[in-house]
Amino acid sequence: MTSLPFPLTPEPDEASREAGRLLFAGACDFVKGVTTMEALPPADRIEVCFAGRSNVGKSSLINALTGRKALARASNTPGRTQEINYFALGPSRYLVDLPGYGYAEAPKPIVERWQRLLKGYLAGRQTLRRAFVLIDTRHGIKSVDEEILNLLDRSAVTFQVVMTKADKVSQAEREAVLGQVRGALKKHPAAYPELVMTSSEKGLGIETLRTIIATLT
Ligand SMILES: Nc1nc2c(ncn2[C@@H]2O[C@H](COP(=O)(O)OP(=O)(O)OP(=O)(O)O)[C@@H](O)[C@H]2O)c(=O)[nH]1
Ligand SMILES: [Mg+2]
Repeated sequence: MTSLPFPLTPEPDEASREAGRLLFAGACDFVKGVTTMEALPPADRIEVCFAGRSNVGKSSLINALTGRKALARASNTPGRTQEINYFALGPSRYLVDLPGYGYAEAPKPIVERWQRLLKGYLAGRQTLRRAFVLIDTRHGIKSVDEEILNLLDRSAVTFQVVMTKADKVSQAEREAVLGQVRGALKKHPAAYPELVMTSSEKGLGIETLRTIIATLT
């Protein structure tokens, strides 16, 4: 079998799946919403963040992972998450929901303030173990995504692409967009060499992502 570059993460084995299940069956509580770097909680545990264009499905994915429908706000209005939102997952992990990028409709000074915060966070958080960069399965990687991927390369933050809203496209479209994504990722040294295909709506890829988060060290 030829192995494609950037294959999908294989289905987890039983033991890893159990680790993911256990972690996410435990407590997950909102800690705080942050609007300045100074207000970040103490860097005392591993964290993973969810980055992506406005409306790509970051908050919905956190809700699906934690099995709580409205833990992270999800809405139809792009640009809804305007702060860096911290959730404590058990005693040893933070899940971090980020404001979306690439949203042009909000007032310019406000957008610029979020973007500065987002970039400061992505480039400067020592305990950030992995950035999940969400890409809409209908659209693939766009130039606004490239900006963030370049920043992650420069900051040496490992990022893993998570395809979202897979339920909205056919299998053939999924494959075509995956091809585009794989091509784009070749240029990014900080890219983790596996992708995850998800649908928060249908639960696709959620166990896999739970396992990934649970087994990070
Ligand atoms: N069909 C489908 N819709 C989804 C999925 N994930 C998210 N959505 C919808 O996409 C819209 C945006 O979702 P959010 O989770 O709020 O997106 P976000 O990335 O947090 O957006 P911002 O906070 O504005 O950056 C909502 O209407 C969700 O219901 C999915 O897997 N399938
Ligand atoms: Mg959001």
